[in-house]
Amino acid sequence: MKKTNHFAGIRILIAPALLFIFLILNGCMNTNNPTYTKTSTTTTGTQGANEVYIQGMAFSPVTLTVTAGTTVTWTNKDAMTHTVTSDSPLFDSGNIAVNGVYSYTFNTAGTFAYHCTYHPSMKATVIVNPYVAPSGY
Ligand SMILES: [Cu+2]
Repeated sequence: MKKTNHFAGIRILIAPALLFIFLILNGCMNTNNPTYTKTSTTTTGTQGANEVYIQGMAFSPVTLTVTAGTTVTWTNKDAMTHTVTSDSPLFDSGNIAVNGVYSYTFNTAGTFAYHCTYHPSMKATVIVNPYVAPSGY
């Protein structure tokens, strides 16, 4: 009776130890295997023409020029919350969370300065040119 219990106790210790060794060896073999592909959770999409990245406590591009009627999209690539808030009371995104997106359609020509309410150093501008119909219309 006592001998059986002792044997069971050793098995309980050995099983996780073997599993641990197996996982370490398996991990080493995977990194050396040329067919092993590391998957990434980072989005790899390219920045759109009318897209502003919020990255490194800055808007990029700092100045974006579009034609009236264009929808501009801001994407928060930072690890903290930001806002896209116009200096005039035209638009205000409210909080844009990490990986969050905000869009605004500029229907009127003009120069629109905006900032982040949390970080006063974050300033940028959208320049909206009037829409000109192509000749022939
Ligand atoms: Cu900010």
